Amino acid sequence: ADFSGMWKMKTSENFEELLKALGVNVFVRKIAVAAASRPAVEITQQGESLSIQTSTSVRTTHVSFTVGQSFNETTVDGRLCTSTPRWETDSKISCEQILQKGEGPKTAWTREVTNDGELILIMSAGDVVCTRVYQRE
Ligand code: R13
Repeated sequence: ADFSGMWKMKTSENFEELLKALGVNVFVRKIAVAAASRPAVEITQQGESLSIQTSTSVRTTHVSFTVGQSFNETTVDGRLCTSTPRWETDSKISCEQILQKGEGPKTAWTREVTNDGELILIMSAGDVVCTRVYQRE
């Protein structure tokens, strides 16, 4: 599948609960939730290699990886982790994260491009699941 494009978010469920499960305090959490309601996501893809830039007014992250190869990223609460992306189907990437230091709930994400051209991002922490749906701009 082709993940490339500029994406805008259509719906988000449980993002605040996700940060709460990760132990983010209420003050900072409210700031993060407000900012994360208007993200700009830009993905470029060449074969198995993806580059994903997620921009908000307070935090911008950029990851580049090849599916099948581990890479460093940060969890959504900003902790360094080792991520291992794999194809779950030919249109869905599933990525497990292992914290490089310390302990915390198990985190992971999946990104899937659906038949009707939406991008679905699922982020989880322990048993809390956050689902965010994007459409191409
Ligand atoms: C601020 C500092 C405190 C911590 C934090 C965490 C997340 C975010 C902001 C902050 C944001 C995340 C947005 C994620 C998106 C994901 C996606 C707790 C480190 C800077 C407040 C804004 C948009 O949709 O892919």
